[in-house]
Amino acid sequence: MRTCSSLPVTAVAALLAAASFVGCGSDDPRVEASADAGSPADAATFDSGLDPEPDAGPFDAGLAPEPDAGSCSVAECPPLACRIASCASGSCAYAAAEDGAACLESGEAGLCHAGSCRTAFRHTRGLCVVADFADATLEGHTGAGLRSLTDVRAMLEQMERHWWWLSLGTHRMEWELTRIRLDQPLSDEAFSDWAEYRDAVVGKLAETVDLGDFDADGDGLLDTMWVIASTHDRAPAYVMGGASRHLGANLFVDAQSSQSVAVGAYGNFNHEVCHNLGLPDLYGPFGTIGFLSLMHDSWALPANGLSAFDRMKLGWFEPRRIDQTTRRVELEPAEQAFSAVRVATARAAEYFLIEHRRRPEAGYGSAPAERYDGLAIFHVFEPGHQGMDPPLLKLEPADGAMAPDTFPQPADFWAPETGAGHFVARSHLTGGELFRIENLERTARGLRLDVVMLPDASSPADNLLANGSFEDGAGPLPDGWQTGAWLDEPDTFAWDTAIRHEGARSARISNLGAPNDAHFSQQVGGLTPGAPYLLCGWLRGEAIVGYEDASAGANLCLMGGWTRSPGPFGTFDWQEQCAAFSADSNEVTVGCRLGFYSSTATGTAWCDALTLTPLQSAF
Ligand SMILES: [Ca+2]
Ligand SMILES: [Ca+2]
Ligand SMILES: [Ca+2]
Repeated sequence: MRTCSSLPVTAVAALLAAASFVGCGSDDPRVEASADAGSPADAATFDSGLDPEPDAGPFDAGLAPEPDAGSCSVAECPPLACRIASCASGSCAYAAAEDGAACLESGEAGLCHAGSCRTAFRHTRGLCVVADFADATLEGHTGAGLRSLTDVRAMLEQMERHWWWLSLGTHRMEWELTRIRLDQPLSDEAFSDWAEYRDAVVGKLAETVDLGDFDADGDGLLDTMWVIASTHDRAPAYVMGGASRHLGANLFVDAQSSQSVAVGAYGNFNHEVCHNLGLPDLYGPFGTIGFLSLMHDSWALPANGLSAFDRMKLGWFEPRRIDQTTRRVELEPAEQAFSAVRVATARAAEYFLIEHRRRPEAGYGSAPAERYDGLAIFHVFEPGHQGMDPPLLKLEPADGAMAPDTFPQPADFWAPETGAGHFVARSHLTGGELFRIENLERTARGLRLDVVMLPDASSPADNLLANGSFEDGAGPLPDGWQTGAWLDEPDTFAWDTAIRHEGARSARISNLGAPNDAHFSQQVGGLTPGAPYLLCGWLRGEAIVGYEDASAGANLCLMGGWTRSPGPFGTFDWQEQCAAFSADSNEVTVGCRLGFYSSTATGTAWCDALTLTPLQSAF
């Protein structure tokens, strides 16, 4: 162990003032190598996760010392996990070690977070694959971008550190690096399209690597793979970016000289990792989340964080659920703690997530010019997406103004000082008032508020469907519904009296022969073109199995398009599913369906209590 006492006083003071780590006390060569890198972006990331608040911990006291280099030796300071010792005024002082640095706690190996050693965390192994061509290797490239395995490892390390911070030290993403050589020489025509390229990479990789070693969540799919294509300065069409699933692997692809590689936008790569783990994009024509999520703004350096919505969907935490008036709810800044509430509404499809967001002064999340510090109120509409109104996620602005496809402004955060008044939540489904926020005030830990539920006085919107509960009819099948299937098989459709969610009957689809795509459908008129609508219904499933890479089991859909509800497989009890859409014309044909286009399934599905209702604009 080196001591600090030989360092120039000014150097020690500067390092302490930056609350950064000092090389002494760390025997991790990785830490020292990184410290020497010294680019502005690198320096900033080292500060990430370090609590700038004075109440961060007992060891931060006395960190504004007049270092006295001569009177104490760091070697004499008791070693503390994830704390860097230095000498100040003749006694030992400690600063938080770098986030993600290796540590030991009671003999157990861990990683540092916010100055303490974490030994219990989720662990996912990502697989990075350098994909050379028959006649072109990564090292053969001389321009900007990744030109060696050392370059790649450095990028992976940045991604690992960022991920550790994103997860507040609860999820370690550890990247392993391998390489393959494709049979094809490098050319713009080596593969006919991106899918053929990705299939070839995964296929070649599977010859030497057990993809099952990279399935931490046990769903049978490789969790995340980053393919770096050794395309030198070329950008063949088949090496397009973005996340997808091929041959049982979730992956994303970059050319070795792509723009995000060239500028070192590691946030972009972790954005794609988030896709591999199931998160949707939050940018789009109706996006409003901006720098509050890496899923909207992934280019910033240092990289941004994630919203409560993302963190919840990744399974990192479960926000406290509020479904009745609750007072004195305290929220810590989400940059430091998993702290958010989920305010429920009468419908599972619609809820609110409220968190306290405060722009860090340095490091990850500090890139936005806007200094914000207040409540971020996210209006979640599960069937939506950022390309429609109402969107999946909308920031409800404190100043009342938030245009689609814009970033938040400081005045969009709810704070006691802004005098913006009470927040009143309104439903996208009914337009009715749902809850109010009162008595917002600052506390030592963050923000405190009351959530006051309001009686929804609005009446439910009229159901545009006829016989949506499948109760009426005189023949063998319910009135108002047509049936159709990819394969004509006997006994596919039935009107069930034994199993139903509401009333006395439901509609049943049985694909008991060959895998099939079968549906009950109804054509509906009188829609307003361009206006948003919500199709919901209750579905039940028994032994639903998709054929090969089927995308959907039991679902609600618009016939003739790609809009559908999630469409789960397996066996499940009655569950509400919804699909939202903007009407293309004044007519639409909706379906309750087992299977989908290019996606067949076997098993049985029941449909009941279908509704089609207009939605409110979110803006
Ligand atoms: Ca998996
Ligand atoms: Ca605004
Ligand atoms: Ca019914």
